[in-house]
Amino acid sequence: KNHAKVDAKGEDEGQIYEESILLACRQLPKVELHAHLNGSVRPQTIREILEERSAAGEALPVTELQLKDITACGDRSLADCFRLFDLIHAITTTHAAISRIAAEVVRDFAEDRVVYLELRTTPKARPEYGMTKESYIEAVLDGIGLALSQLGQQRCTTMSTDLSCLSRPGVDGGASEGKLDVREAAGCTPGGEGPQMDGCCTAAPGPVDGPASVPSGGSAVVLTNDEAIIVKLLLSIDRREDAAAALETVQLAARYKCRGVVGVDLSGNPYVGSWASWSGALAAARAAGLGVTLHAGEVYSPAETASMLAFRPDRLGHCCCLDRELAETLRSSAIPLELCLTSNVLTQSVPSYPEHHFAELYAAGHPVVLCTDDSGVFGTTLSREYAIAATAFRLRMNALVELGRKSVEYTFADAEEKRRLRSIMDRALVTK
Ligand code: 6MZ
Repeated sequence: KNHAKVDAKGEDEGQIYEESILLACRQLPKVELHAHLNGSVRPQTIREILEERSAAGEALPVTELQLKDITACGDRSLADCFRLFDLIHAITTTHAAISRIAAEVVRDFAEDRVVYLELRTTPKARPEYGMTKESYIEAVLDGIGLALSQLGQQRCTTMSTDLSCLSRPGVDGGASEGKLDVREAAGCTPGGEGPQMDGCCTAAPGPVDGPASVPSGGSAVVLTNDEAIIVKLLLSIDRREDAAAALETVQLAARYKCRGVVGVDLSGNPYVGSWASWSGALAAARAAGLGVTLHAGEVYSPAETASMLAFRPDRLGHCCCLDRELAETLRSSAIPLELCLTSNVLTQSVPSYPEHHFAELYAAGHPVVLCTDDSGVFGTTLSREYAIAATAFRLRMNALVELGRKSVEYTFADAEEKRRLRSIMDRALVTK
């Protein structure tokens, strides 16, 4: 039974939402805070990359059947999802592929009237393709920059050719103390003099209390048009990684703050790894002024979820499988939650749309943000997620605009960017 299908009565049969609702949702300015790069790849791009590799005489890393599976966009268990990501990773191996995917993902979100996008990805080293974690990040940033220039929106200050802030030594040590000096990581002099790039040295080091006080460290672009998309990058720690690899990701995030990296995410197969491996690195990220968001409770894992809640990250993703006590702790924490309806229903983390915990949390006034998770793998868009929410939870258009407006407060954007985003949302509220 395909639980993804829900009609206006909240039943599992028939159309998910009316076309007119989807069209209205496409008109709304929206904020996307939970989108994995390689999960957002267009199925057609996967096919084209494989065709190019085949034309170049390479042996293909996937069979026809596996390709069909990747590009099918249907129900799949979480375990199947992670097998699928491994296949996608085996296909998207080159800098060119990564840049292309990043550019397409930005264009797709912009076309869906997303005005603020936080994209996330795990930096990957692939020596056989001459790829380091740094060059992987550069490829992602190149793709973002390309998309923004293609969208005719780019007046870039921070993606200048002066990369001197990245050429200084990175952060060393600090893992055990959970400390990391972001000024040094950004290549700034100990006295704080002479920022090499706009935004590089403006971030004050030290712990942060919540999203509102997270310094941006510079954005990827300065926009000429009020409605232009703002794109930021989060670096993900994959749960397969050990403490050293997790710390390396945090160090990279700190180094790349000057180019629009605003935070760190913990994601990956929830059946793998243990919290103790990453908590030190995540504390270092917080101390470096990076935003921290964690995938929590995607499967029932009460001890781990309790530790994650006790850590008090800036945001949490999913939180589908909580017992009563954890749900109560989450509520009283008021930690903003990134909720991905289609992803959770298709992977069977929740049984159906009407039963999704969005309904209860929204009704209780808990801060929630609608997100796509993996728009390519699950065949969705943010507008579609809004349309599903409108249908399953009977939300009116102004409630959806309000949802987007509140989402602005949970971003890792800087104060000026938030102000600009609020004014976009306010205009939508008046006119819809
Ligand atoms: C947990 C997920 C995920 O990083 O290669 N990822 N982690 N739960 C999910 N729910 C379905 N969806 C995606 O993008 C793909 C990676 O994102 C994480 C996984 O680690 C996956 O390998 P990047 O760009």
